[in-house]
Parts: sequence; C-alpha cells; structure tokens
Amino acid sequence: MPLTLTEKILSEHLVEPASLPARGTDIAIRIDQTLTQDATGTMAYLQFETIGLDRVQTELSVSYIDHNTIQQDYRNMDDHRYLQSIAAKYGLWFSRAGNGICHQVHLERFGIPGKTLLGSDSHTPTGGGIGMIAIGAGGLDVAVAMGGGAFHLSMPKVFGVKLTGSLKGGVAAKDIILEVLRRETVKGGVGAIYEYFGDGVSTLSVPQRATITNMGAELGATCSVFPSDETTRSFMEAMGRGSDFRALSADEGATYDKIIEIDLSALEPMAAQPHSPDAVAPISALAGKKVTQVAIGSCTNSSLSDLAAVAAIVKGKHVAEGVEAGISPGSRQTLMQAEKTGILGELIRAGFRILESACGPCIGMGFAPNSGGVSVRTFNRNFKGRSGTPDAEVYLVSPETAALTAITGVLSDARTAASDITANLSAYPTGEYSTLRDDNMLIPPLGSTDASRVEIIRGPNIKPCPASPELPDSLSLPVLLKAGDNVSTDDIMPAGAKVLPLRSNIPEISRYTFERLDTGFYDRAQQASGCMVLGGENYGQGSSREHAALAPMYLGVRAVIVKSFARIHKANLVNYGILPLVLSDPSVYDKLAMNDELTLSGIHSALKNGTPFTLVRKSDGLSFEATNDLDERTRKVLLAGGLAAWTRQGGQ
Ligand code: MIC
Ligand code: SF4
Repeated sequence: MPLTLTEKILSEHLVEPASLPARGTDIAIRIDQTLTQDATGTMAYLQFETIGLDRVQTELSVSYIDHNTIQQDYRNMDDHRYLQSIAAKYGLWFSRAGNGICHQVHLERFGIPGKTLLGSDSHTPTGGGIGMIAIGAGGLDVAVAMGGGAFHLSMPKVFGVKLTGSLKGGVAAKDIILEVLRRETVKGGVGAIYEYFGDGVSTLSVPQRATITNMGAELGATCSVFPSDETTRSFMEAMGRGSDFRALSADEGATYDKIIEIDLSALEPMAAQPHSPDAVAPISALAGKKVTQVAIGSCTNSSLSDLAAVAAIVKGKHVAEGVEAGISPGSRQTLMQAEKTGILGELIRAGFRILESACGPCIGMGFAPNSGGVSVRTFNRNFKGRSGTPDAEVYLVSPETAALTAITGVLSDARTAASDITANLSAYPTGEYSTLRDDNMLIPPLGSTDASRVEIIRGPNIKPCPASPELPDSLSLPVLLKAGDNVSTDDIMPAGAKVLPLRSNIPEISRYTFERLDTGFYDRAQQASGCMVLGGENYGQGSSREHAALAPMYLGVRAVIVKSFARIHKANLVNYGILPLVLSDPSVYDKLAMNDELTLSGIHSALKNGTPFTLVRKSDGLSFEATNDLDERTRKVLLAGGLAAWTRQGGQ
C-alpha cells in the first residue's frame, strides 16, 4: 500500500504495535534526538536524574539556553549552570546562552531528515522543514525519551497540504501558514500531522519550509512535515552536513485523511490579528493601521533569508519616527552571517535595535510594547498579555510585511516593496544560505570517564519537582474556575520576565496560576483542600510548558473538565496525575458554575474498564458523564498517580 511520508517515518520508528494501526490508536515510537530549552529543561533534567542512568540513551540530545537570558538576578544563571553541569554529566550537547533559539540552531546544526526529534518546546516541529518527525512534548516525556523510553501518542491522522504555483514578490512563507491557520483554526490540527506535497514545494527554501512547520504548532497539530529533496540536500551541504542528507517523500498514490489545496500564486500578505494566531485577515484589509512597535525574530522568522528580505526593504530608508523596531537573529551563526554579508550593517543603519539571538520579546523577555500599543511581530503567538503589555494589540506577519511597516509606520502591503526586494537582495552575495558556520558556543558531550567526575551544580533556585498525589477512588470537590474556549497554557501559567525565573521552583511559580484569567484563584486554591477546573474547547493550547499542569497539581487541582483538550497539555495533565475529563454532552458546560461542588465516584473502575466517568452536582443532584477517551496505557498511568510513579512501578 502506498504510504504517506509521515507513515513511512513513523513505521521506521514503531516500537508498538508491530505495524501502523488505525488512526487514534496508541502507538509508541523510538526517539532518535531530543532537545530541551532552559525554561522547560530544568524540570526535564530533575526528572531525568530520578531515572538513575549514567548517560542519555538517544543518538543525540541537546540542551539549549535561549529563553531566560535577561538574568535580572541570580536565578536565571543558576538554572544555566545547573543545565550545563547536567549536559556534561549525562552526555548531552550544550548550546550556551547567546548561541541562538533552540529550533533555529537545531535545524542548522543537528536536524537529520527521516529522524524523530522530541523537544520540550511546542515549536519543535520546526525540524519538519527538513523531513523530520519532530514533536513537542512536556519535559517529563522528554526525560523518559532521554532515558531510552518510547514516546506514546495516538496514531495521528495525516492531512495533506498540496501546494501549487509559486509565491509572488512580497508574499512570504508566513503567509502560507497564516492561510492554513485561517482555514483550519487553532484547533483544526489536534490529532493530526500536516504533510506538505505538490509542485509548489520545490519553490520553497528550507527556512521557508521551517517557518511553516514551526507555526503548524498553532494549528494544535502533532507536527508538520515537508519532503526531503534537492533543496534539503543543498541546505544540509551549506551547513556542512551533506552526509546526513536522505531523500524522502510520500509514495505515489498515498492517501491522506483530507487534502487542503493552496495555490501559492494566489496568496497575498496576511496578518493574524489580536489575540489569536487564527484571527487571520489580508493586510489589504488592515493597511494604514498605525503601529508603535515592530519586532522581527523568533523561531518562526529569524533565518538569514528573513533578515536579508528585511534589509532589502529598508535599504536606504529609516524606521518611522513613531515606531520602535527591534530584531533578534535566530542564531549566533545567522548573526555572524548577517554581519559578513552587510545585512546587519543595513539594519543598524536603518534604526533597528539589535536584540540578542534568543527568544526575547516572543516570550515577554523584554521589548514589551507601550500601553495600548500596536506591535507588529514576525512571531507565532499573539495571546493577550504574552508580549508583557496586557492591553497591547499584537499582529503576526511576515518579515517582509514587518520591514515595510517599520519604515512606513502603518501596516503596509509588502507587495508594494516587491521591486525593492528583487533589486536589493542580490546585494547580499550569499545566495540563500551563507556557508559560514560557527559552533564555538556549542559544547560537545564529554566521554564517560570525564563525565563521571562532573559535579551537578544546584543553586538555590533549583527546587525538587513535587510528587503527584495518589488517585483516590472518589473525589468530592468544588469547581474553582470556569474558563472559556481556547484557554492557552500562557493563561494557565504566564511566562515573561517576572515569572520565567521561577520555572525551577514550583511552590513559588504556583502563585501565578491562572493569574491572567482570575487573580483570586491562588488564594481560593490555598483555602480549599483540592478542586476541579472547568474549561471550554481546545483547553491548554499553545506552549508545552508542563508548569501549566505541575503548578495546578501542586495547588490541589485533581480534575479538569472541558469540552475538548489540546494534545500536549492533556498529556502533561496525565503525566502529573490530574484527570483530564471531556464532557460527553458539551451543553452541560452552560449548566455548571464556579463553586459547584461535584462528586466523581468509581474512578478506579472507570479507569480499569475504560467506561465513562459519572459526575453529580451536590446541590441539586444534576448528573452528567465525561467520556473515557483514554487509551489503556494512559488509564494505567493515571491509576498509578502519574508518569513518574508509573515508571517507578516498571510501566513503559
Ligand atoms: C512558548 O513559545 O510559549 C515557549 C516559551 O517556547 C514554550 C515553552 C515554555 O513555556 O517554556 C513552548 O512553546 O512550548
Ligand atoms: Fe522561543 Fe518564541 Fe520560539 Fe517559544 S515561540 S521557542 S518563546 S522564539
């Protein structure tokens, strides 16, 4: 039977069952590579340490420092030093602060077509740009994979995206993924992998493909993947890794669960409007809107070609008076390439503030917009408040749109700059990718003898990960929060300069739980002895941060009842022993209110037998069901009280 590329890579890595099962069935796959970043890494390695192995068991594991680089006090650097000592002790590569954003560096220096990559960051699917099955997960799942354990997921549907034609001047890869988001929405991809094919693929460079697979995370998808072709080969060769190249594509006649067709020639520049990545509108409908800030960078759009396009547009011009513009190159290598080719000088001359090669403004680490400001960003998420300014409006656009907007001061259609792009791009003599390579800020793994002598450095900011409680057979608890649809993990546990330094300290970070939705939650949870949370559709979308499960667990949340879940967050809840319950009848949501006292009994037998859960409201006896859509292994993990307990009991 002809296979999709997704099915080919998954079956090469299948641990269980023996062959690919029906969609939705639990599968276990072998993980070749892992990545972590500093904001999720400390918890992942604290978990890895408890497994008790001498060395990571993967082909390659990399620990990146890219999120918490502001270092207002000792805490961020305490984390960095812990992570560096862990890398040395357990045989990981270490990418030092300043070396760049994990996804960009991984694509350039480590990614290999046809391999699997599991990362404790939701944008790990960036690797799909070179034909990897690259998946974002919680830190605990990554710790298990580093220990040689398989990664469990439900066999995804495979959605084909057929690209035809080629992009017109001023239209960018970002506009392709914004078009997919416009059609599919932020929950359209849950349980699916998006696989790109068609004549249009060969017109896109690897960085363009990586922009698309990166922001595929916003669809809620498991990941996205492009074929590995001659374009991939030249990228790998430019990165000095030609021998890692392998050609990969779907078989002729492969069947997809659905096919979306996009004619690249018909696309126009677009923007995701506040406050959701799927609130997409054409720039032509928004043009003229006054802007106060422009930020270029993030793991979505910070490659050399992105910076080159910006420089081509701003050449000889200057950032408008009412606009503050900043740029954070995706990697130190990109920054050096930009310097060598004259791109950097052009950007400095035009008035861009040059920010560090790191996540920076994307995660609210500095460069917050003014109050009520309008910030135009090349990033992938514009959830309310994520920029650090609660009432700012954030628009997500391509580097071309951002560049033109920076010099005009108003949202502008980059098609009008098409001739500047063509005329000026040739000034940068590098072609698509510079061959300059620099690995000086990457520290290779130590050999076992040296590694065994390494002492782990634990500053006062590193606190042990709290254990999940046992799961009782019945729970009688109040609903302490009623949330709406599309609650993001940023809503559950915010990031930003104030909160990120607390990622290694759960008791402290738990104070911020649900702060964006309800500032009283923490106090109420402190007073109650245990509680439940109610949510709408696509609960837990966005970031992979397991702190959005860990902190609620620490505060006594025992069950989350929703209309539907986002994939990574649901897995994180299970990993920390919180029951993820999906209402069988979504209309019950409207009948339930905050402070309702709900009784859930017979939990153990429901988990053992896979039968629905029954809940009863104490005040009036209203009885309703939650589906038991959990596979057998997940139910066993919950019965054990979470993944760590299950693994200790010998579970796999
Ligand atoms: C994000 O973009 O939200 C983050 C910060 O990279 C997160 C990880 C985290 O919260 O540490 C993600 O995407 O998973
Ligand atoms: Fe960093 Fe932003 Fe990418 Fe997350 S989305 S990894 S914060 S650049």
